[in-house]
Amino acid sequence: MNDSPAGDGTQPRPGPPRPGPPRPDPPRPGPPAASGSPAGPAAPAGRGTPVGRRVILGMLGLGVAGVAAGPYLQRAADTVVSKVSEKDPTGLTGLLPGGGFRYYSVVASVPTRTAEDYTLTVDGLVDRPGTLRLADLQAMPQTRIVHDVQCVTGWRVPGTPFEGVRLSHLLDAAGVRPGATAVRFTCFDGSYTESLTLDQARRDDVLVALRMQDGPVTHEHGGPARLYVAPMYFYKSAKWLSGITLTSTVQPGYWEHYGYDVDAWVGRSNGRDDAPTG
Ligand SMILES: Nc1nc2c(c(=O)[nH]1)N[C@H]1C(S)=C(S)[C@@H](COP(=O)(O)O)O[C@H]1N2
Ligand SMILES: [Mo]
Repeated sequence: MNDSPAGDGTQPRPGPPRPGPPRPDPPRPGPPAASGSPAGPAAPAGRGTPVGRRVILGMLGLGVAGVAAGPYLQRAADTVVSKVSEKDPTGLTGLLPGGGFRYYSVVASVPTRTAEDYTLTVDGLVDRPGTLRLADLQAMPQTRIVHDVQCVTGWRVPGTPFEGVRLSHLLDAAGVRPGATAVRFTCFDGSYTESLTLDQARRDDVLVALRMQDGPVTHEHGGPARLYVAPMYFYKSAKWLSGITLTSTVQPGYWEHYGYDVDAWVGRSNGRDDAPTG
């Protein structure tokens, strides 16, 4: 089956973003990491297409195999699942491991960080640059947000709780200097990046999340700390967050080099018309 990432010999390609193909008009983001390669965005699959029982049962088999083999295979299996679940009229894909989420990473493996060795650096155009440990973040005021998660490839997980420190709190603590207009996020996977304007970053519904689904953020979901940008497509919510840098201009993130919108409001960007999340 030619849409199986496990079957086409393609491996995720670590490294800095490379120039992508000519930007489609309007942008038609494909499944991130679906083939392990950002070079081949595909049009979103049509919704509402019937899926046969045999396909669903086949997917269930894949999902179980993925769990047994660990997160990397899990991601490959989930990629297949995500393509089908967009058009799954049965809702059965919601029963698969992962609770409706697909695990995405642009690199093949990500180091594990614990409370002992996790650090988050805040630097750039700030008066008080510094490095925070997990305990520092846990000691700050925590905010809980329950909101639908929406991936730009079509899947949605309703009513997902996230909890953590408001990004605005960290920005205030560091003292944003005049001249800063944007924030750049880096990750300890070594490759992924994201960005927000300063105004977006100061919103109440943007967190450095330490908890997700009422437990600590798991490694697969980007723990011990990930960004959570509630009103935007989930690609803005950088996993394995390790750096917050105040910058004078917006520096487009990893997927944004391949045509995804920097301003990624759900339903109002990326050529999509998803129902509002809430
Ligand atoms: N570091 C990192 N963060 C990332 C990604 C990634 O590949 N690497 N993928 C993004 C995309 S496209 C989505 S949909 C979500 C997926 O989050 P999940 O793996 O917890 O479901 O993470 C976002 N943040
Ligand atoms: Mo995504």
